[in-house]
Amino acid sequence: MDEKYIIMPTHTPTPIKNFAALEEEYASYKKSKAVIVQVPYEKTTTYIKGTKIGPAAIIDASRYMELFDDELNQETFKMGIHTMDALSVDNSSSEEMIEKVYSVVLELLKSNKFPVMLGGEHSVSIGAVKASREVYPNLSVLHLDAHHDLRNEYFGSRFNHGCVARRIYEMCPLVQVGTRSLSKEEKDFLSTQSNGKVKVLNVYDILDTPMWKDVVSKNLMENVYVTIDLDVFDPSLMPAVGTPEPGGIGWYETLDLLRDVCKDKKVVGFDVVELCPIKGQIASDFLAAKLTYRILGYVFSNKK
Ligand SMILES: [Mn+2]
Repeated sequence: MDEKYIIMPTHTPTPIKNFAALEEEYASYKKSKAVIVQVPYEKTTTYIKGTKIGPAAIIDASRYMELFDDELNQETFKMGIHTMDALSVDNSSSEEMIEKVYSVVLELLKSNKFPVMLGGEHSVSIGAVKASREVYPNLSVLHLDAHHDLRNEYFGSRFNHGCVARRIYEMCPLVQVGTRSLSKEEKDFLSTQSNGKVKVLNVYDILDTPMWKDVVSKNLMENVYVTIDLDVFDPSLMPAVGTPEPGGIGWYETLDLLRDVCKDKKVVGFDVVELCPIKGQIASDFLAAKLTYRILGYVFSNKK
């Protein structure tokens, strides 16, 4: 074959299997400020299956990212990013998995490490919020999602991925951004029972409110845990999710929001969940990896 048709990766191919393919100097637990926690859990997905391999696909894509961040003008990885072995949750019930995530994240927070969780289905976030709430009592959650996830119970479980925000609501206030799909039960809950603890900026609010990012900030407390269901993005950008909804938000407006929140608040941890990789379509995996790296950049560029 003519050589010019052979596409070479920009990165030197590397056998290193951790996030961003970092050498030991920047990836050892001891020296790292951030720790990647992979939770390949999938028990309650409703439509397309495959989010179980989401964390591995994000790690894989991250090995080919440029590690110089051209927006932040910095080499974020030098803060140290350790990748833990994936949690073994295959045979766990939802409750057991949540408890496992809770104890791992609690341990990290107490050791002054910044937790970054990769899912897996969205129910993985419940344990991480529980741990964050324990260490940072003045906590609120920023929840980016196409769906409200406010059902009290779904398919017989209170820990279904469709109930995540309802369980979070029981622990602390939350702000939902980018939502565009809602059941009647969730609508009724928001109008009558949520006691002002759930602030919603759905896609229509975003379109109608030029200062929507300020509204988000105003409704968050001092400490913030961020949970990102990748289906918040428009499916044209992020088709690799189990339940894609048309009309999602874009890459730059998402980054604008996250940049502001990381500047105005103390972000104590975050997760990126529900990647459901499509074979041969790597753009979604790459988006998830780059998003993870960029948020780490936002958090730690303010904490030199
Ligand atoms: Mn969702």
